[in-house]
Amino acid sequence: MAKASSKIKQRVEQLRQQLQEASYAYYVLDRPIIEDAVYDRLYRELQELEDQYPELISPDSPTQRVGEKPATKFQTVRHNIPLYSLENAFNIEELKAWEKRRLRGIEEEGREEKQAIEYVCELKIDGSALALTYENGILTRGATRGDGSEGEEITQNVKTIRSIPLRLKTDNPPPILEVRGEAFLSLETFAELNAEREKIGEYLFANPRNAAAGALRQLDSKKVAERRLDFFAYTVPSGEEINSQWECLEYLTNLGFKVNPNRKLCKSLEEVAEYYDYWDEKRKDLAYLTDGVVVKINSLQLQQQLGFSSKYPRWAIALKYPAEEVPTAVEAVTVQVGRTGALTPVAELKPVELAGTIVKRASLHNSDRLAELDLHIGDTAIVRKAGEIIPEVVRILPELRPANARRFQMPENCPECSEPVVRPAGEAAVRCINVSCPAILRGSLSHWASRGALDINGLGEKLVGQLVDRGLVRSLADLYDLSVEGLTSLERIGKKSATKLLEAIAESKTKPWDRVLYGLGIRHVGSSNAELLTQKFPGAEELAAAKETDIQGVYGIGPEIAQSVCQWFRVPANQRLIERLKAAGVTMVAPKVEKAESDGGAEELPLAGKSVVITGTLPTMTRDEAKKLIQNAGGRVSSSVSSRTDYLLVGENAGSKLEKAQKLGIAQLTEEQLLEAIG
Ligand code: 0OX
Repeated sequence: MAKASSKIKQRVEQLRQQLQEASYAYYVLDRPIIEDAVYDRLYRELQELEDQYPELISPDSPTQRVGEKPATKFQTVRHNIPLYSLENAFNIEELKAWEKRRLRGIEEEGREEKQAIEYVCELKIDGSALALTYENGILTRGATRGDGSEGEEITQNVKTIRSIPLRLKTDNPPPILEVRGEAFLSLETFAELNAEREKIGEYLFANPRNAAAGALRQLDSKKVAERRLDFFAYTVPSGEEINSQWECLEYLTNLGFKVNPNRKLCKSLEEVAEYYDYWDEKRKDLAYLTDGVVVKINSLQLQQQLGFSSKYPRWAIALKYPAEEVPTAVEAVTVQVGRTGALTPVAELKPVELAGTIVKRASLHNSDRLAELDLHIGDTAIVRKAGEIIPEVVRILPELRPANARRFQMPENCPECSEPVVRPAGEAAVRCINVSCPAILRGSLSHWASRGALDINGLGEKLVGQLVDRGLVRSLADLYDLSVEGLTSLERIGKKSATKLLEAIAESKTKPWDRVLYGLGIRHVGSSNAELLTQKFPGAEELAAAKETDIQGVYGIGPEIAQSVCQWFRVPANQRLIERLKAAGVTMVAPKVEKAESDGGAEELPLAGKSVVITGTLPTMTRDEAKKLIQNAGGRVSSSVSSRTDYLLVGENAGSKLEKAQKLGIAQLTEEQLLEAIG
């Protein structure tokens, strides 16, 4: 095959440039500069040249937006900086309360000069978050948000999104840049997509968000391209010389990204409220769905100071629009039994579209609420959906009640195990208290196996159901006695998947004590509380022996939680469960538990009483791993640098925290030095 002459190389480069500019004008600026036919001609010419000279193909060529072959599976990727979700506020009062908390946070950090705080308002796009990596200006990786810490690598699919540049519009790109934003489907594309699907007898997508998320996880990028996804960029999580969110949006615009133009820099919460009210009306004219406003503190320095809570950035909040309400018929009422034994009545509805989704069921919460609603089967109910929250019945319309409507009564026996139910004093919930109730067991097993707990891959709801129904598992501890023979006796489980599942169950024994505690499903002990409790009580024995007052002494743990933990450990069946889990080898102690013998407690640990702030990307550890190490060594990890910080643990691409620490003369540690210091 002939080698490409420099003239051909030049032509190829020129074609790419022209096509890229045309694409940018069409998909990002929405201002076409050439006819479709001209675009097609230039594209074909480039394609022919690349066919003839394959060595000229480059990953950022416009011909590379759709992959040749479908992928067989997606790789899991770790996000160096997690993709946090947003705290919600549902009205201006809640926004003001959030601001108050934030200001307090800033003042505690010793902010001297009290200048007005600026906020950036962005429309909240109801799509799917993506993290894009550019190396030397070329798109090299696209990943889904996943659980925030780990997502899926979907680079080839991301490349099909025309408004995402394959090459940044700059002559001087940074060596590495991560860009985050929201992939979404316009309402028009969504309607067209569903119309096409209806024609070919495919099931319809309930809303644009589901259609977008589903598209991104298709293995065949040709099919993804057909979904015509779009993308708004909204942040660069680290490493750039940017001082504010407003500048960040400008920066992204200059790099060739589509950035939502309906943004506003506000100097007060009053201005934020004006923006919110304005778009509540105007959003009905937009080409895409938006369910609220994202309010972000503009200054990146303030953002760094505020840092993150375990779930959310403290410097941003989603101010949601009020939930839409629609009427629909209640066709039946069913009762679900949760893992705590609580019976929840659920209205089975005539399907209805609500806030962009099809709603078929709505929670009726508990028997008190049911009585308050005076709900009859056959009634017309007003149903509401707020954001991600499960739809609920707001009220019923008695004037529309048909003559044959029947009042629904909560059952006196558990619908799962037929044992009588009880209603504990002072509680609205009716509960099944049969420890062997299959519904409670199923719920407990699913919780035990869930990601945040013991993370047992392959132990999904279906399998849990089979294990319980067939009597193979009667307690969490029975999981650790399962055998290949037992598992293969179940429907649709082969030897290979049985072995894999047993491996995953064995692996779960190594999960740390705080996740085990969370996995036990004690009421009020979520993952954050479990972490707090295990820091103070580094083993199941200590926690089981602790008095309510000791537990309440843990910072962040209130009386209700303390009581619930104590009660749980007092139940003989639970004590037996702990013994059996321990005997099976499940981790019931924190790694540094031996320290108790030295009797000095935290004082003798290498970082006892020290406050450490982590910045940048560490060479081998994730931030969570570093945090655990520091805590095990007696230290505290804070999110922002202040005069009270003892050490700054510095990784690559450290930003303004490093600058601040230098100004304050705070000692710096590398990961290696940290490991050395804590032995
Ligand atoms: C959106 C949207 C989502 C970055 C830091 C906190 C959340 N759906 O439109 N997230 C963010 O910001 C992230 N901004 C948005 N505009």
